[in-house]
Amino acid sequence: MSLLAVLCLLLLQTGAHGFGISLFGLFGGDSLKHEDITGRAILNTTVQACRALALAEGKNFTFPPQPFTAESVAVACEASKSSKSFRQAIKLIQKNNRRVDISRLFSPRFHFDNEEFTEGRKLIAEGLSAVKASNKRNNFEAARAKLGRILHTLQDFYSHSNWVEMRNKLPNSNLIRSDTSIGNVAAKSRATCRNCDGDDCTNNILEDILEEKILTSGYFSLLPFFSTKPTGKCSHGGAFDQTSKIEPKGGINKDEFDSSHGHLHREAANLAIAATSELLEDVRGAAGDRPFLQMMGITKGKPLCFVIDTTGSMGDDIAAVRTVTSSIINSKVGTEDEPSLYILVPFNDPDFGPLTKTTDPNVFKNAINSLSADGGGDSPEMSLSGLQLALTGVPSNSEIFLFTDATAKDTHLRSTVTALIERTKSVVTFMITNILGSRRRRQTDNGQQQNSRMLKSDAQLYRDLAQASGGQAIEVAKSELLGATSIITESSSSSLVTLLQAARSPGKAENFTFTVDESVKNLTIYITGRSATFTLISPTGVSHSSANMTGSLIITSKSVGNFQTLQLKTQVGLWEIKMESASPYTLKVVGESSIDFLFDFLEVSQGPLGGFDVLDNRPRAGVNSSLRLTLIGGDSATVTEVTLVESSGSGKVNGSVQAQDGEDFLVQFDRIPSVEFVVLVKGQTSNTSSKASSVPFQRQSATSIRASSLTVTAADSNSVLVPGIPLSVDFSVATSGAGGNFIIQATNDQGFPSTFPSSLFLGTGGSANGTVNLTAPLNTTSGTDVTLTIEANAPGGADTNYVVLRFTALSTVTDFTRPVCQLLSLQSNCSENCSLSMWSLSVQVTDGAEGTGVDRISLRQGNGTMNTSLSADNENITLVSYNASCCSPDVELLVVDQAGNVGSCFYTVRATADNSTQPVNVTATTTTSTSTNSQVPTATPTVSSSTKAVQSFLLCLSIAILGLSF
Ligand SMILES: *[C@@H]1O[C@H](CO)[C@@H](O)[C@H](O)[C@H]1NC(C)=O
Ligand SMILES: *[C@@H]1O[C@H](CO)[C@@H](O)[C@H](O)[C@H]1NC(C)=O
Ligand SMILES: *[C@@H]1O[C@H](CO)[C@@H](O)[C@H](O)[C@H]1NC(C)=O
Ligand SMILES: [Ca+2]
Ligand SMILES: [Ca+2]
Ligand SMILES: [Ca+2]
Repeated sequence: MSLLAVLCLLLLQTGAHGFGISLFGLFGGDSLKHEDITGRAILNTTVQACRALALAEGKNFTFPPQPFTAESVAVACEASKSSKSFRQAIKLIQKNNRRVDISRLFSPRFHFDNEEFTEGRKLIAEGLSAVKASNKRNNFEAARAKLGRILHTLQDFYSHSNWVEMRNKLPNSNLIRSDTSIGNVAAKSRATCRNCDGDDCTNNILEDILEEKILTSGYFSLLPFFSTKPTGKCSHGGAFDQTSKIEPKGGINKDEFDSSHGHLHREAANLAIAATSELLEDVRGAAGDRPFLQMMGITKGKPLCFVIDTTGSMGDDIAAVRTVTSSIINSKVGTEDEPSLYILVPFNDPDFGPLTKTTDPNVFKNAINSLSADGGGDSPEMSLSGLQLALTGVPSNSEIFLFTDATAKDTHLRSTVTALIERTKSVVTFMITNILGSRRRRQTDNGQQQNSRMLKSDAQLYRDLAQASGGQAIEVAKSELLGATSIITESSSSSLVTLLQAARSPGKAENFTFTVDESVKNLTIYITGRSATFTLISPTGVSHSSANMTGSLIITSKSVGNFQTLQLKTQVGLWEIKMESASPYTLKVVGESSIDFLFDFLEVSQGPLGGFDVLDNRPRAGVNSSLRLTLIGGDSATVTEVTLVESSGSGKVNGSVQAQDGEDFLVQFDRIPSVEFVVLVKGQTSNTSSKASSVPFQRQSATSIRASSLTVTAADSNSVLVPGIPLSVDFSVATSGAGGNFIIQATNDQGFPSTFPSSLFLGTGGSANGTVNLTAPLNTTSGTDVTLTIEANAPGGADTNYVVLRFTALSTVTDFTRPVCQLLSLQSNCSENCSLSMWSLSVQVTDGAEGTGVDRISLRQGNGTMNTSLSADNENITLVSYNASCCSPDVELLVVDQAGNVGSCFYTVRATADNSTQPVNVTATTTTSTSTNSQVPTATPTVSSSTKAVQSFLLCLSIAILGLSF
């Protein structure tokens, strides 16, 4: 074994740079990982937000049992159907947290190493501003990503500094502020440590440092001879930190139980959880409870997203959209399936957009009502531009409906749109009118009469995109459109799952089977195709032919245009559908169920002992691969079989399934299919109450996946785009196949100016680097989400891969101070029987002369009535009046400015022990007060680290690159 390999093994065993990180790694024992810390704090804060919301609505709130789980919290929040999106949000935050160790391992400030306190705090403050700005514009995905990153740095403070050794029992709240001091940081010249006593490092921090409460953190370096550790400073510690071998020897990190200060690991981790909760509370305060829960994926229903052609011939279609929108809003608002977010993107020619994204059904209705059909010139329209904008604006796993009667003019966006569909796992259904519809003629701009009727073959691009996404291309006459829109209402159930989906082009006779388990309700089959006939056979052997769609199993059967819908009585067991069609068709079987799954392909580290990172683009073709599968809603369920099934053929690859902690499974495949495929999952619910032979369940991913022999990676950026300042994004393209000239395309959904190389030359099996320069115009609104897609196309165009990057445009934040309250008057005449009397107060709230101004005032405590108004003589002053029963003697106002700084003002008229009727305890504070019930689950630690293998490999690689193979 080479010295390098030995070192790498050592790295693997000695642990991480920060609390451990975990993606099915091998080491770490019972130590708490970044994922555990993040997950617990999210569950805790989410429960608090749901409780506050319930109480504000006059409902009771019951805490879920300890330890909290995503599922139990979703249930307590009365949003049990959102456990999938909640879990997905948590995983995204955890992934971004983990990535800081992967991509920023050598930047001390990201880990509070080397006494870089000012720099670390600045990262947190800037990131926090970006999170708040994103939330304000309903850009929750961007907010989650940024949140994960800053939480990593925040959590490392407790492991790497001497905060715990100074016997602090509470987090350092000043780390999430910018207008205060985080404490006295040791001068560079001041010694902070002595040698450890052999392996015993319990007393290596100098007493005067601890007594005087001087902040220090460990120095860290991989390079023995180029150590940056000043004289007398503490080291991080551990076998691969070379500074810990220089006097003063030893270290102070608390990353794991085995670390230099491992005896304080639990205290450090608990403080990191509390600090994470505190930062999340601040985000919650700035956003408000409901938007905060949206960011966490806790919502009632799922998003409703329409992309609508508004050119001249679309009048009838727009009218149909209005009708279906009203009907969904009227029937779903207030129910479990109330849309969580409404998204509208109109497109025309040459214009498209803007994207409307709102949680208010009336704003959405108004936006739809204000659409009118006009313009468009020639027949093709900017449909893919509109779709691109929608795909970057929707949360993952959303369903998008696109209405048009024309072909796409912007077909160059085909691969970008495909990349975004894959990346966001969005389902796109096209509602295409005019194929068999009226031969309506209309004027083009140059006055020529033109037949705008779309040919059948013209719709192929839409059919391909629909199929890749798991949606349908529904082709109907304009007069029939309303009849086809029932699919939109049916799809709006947030517990919709796919049991089976297949497409055949050209059509051929084929027999399909699917299993319906006990949890499935509202079983529905969708078929598109002009001449598809079929026979359906139920588990009990009852058979129905498409020629006669009546009978005991059929609830409704409908056929409009190329689209058939069958709603079936749910019968548990194995169904069969025998399809016959000479022309192309698609078949999709869906139902409602709480059992579903999430999956991500994993990137296998090339390091000595393996390890994974989540892959954000197409998996490698022709090699083995793994995926992480998370089972949703199956408390007592297990996965038995995971198969990659070709979308348009019968080829399949079986994976080997290994259960991991919690609901996660690691699935390994010998190879990835070379054509489009879907993930098919089978499993068993071990429902103890029912018969022993419970029926297995089957679920399938909607979105198709493709492998690629290309990899496209982009350098880590801090994901913030400052308007007016160009951002350089370095990327690299590698191929495991033939070389040649690779076409590069970089597009962003905002149409911001960018430059990039139009092609890169790669040798066979080679790689090349390029740079995209992206500039947000000076007038870009802060919080705008920009999605950049960089694609590489292999010569011949058959193979493509991409990387999708999200940026938040953020104007430089100058307001870091919180609004303040000033009590103007307080009147109370509270008597012994509190229900007979009232109290009231009036307060003025200001944000200072330099501030951005008061944005929002809300009640965090107190169930009285609050009114706010702007002062007549000074619009920078907001007046608050509050009246409450004496039975509700406390009030806490949350006061938030435009930059998202959250202040809190607390007042009380609690009677003293002698039942004085006077207000005896009037206090006002501007600290963020916290709710009382602060339970945190004592979850069992996960099986442990780590993408440490990834880190270690990076470490090894860097050492190798530096030519220092010891
Ligand atoms: C809350 O719970 C209490 C006691 O369990 C019950 O009496 C009351 O009706 C409940 N209130 C609401 C709004 O459900
Ligand atoms: C849980 O959250 C609350 C507020 O949301 C906070 O006060 C409390 O400290 C948290 N508990 C822990 C252990 O972090
Ligand atoms: C489908 O099943 C029937 C028997 O029920 C069989 O005759 C037919 O050949 C099968 N079709 C295909 C394509 O396998
Ligand atoms: Ca048109
Ligand atoms: Ca046109
Ligand atoms: Ca301010």
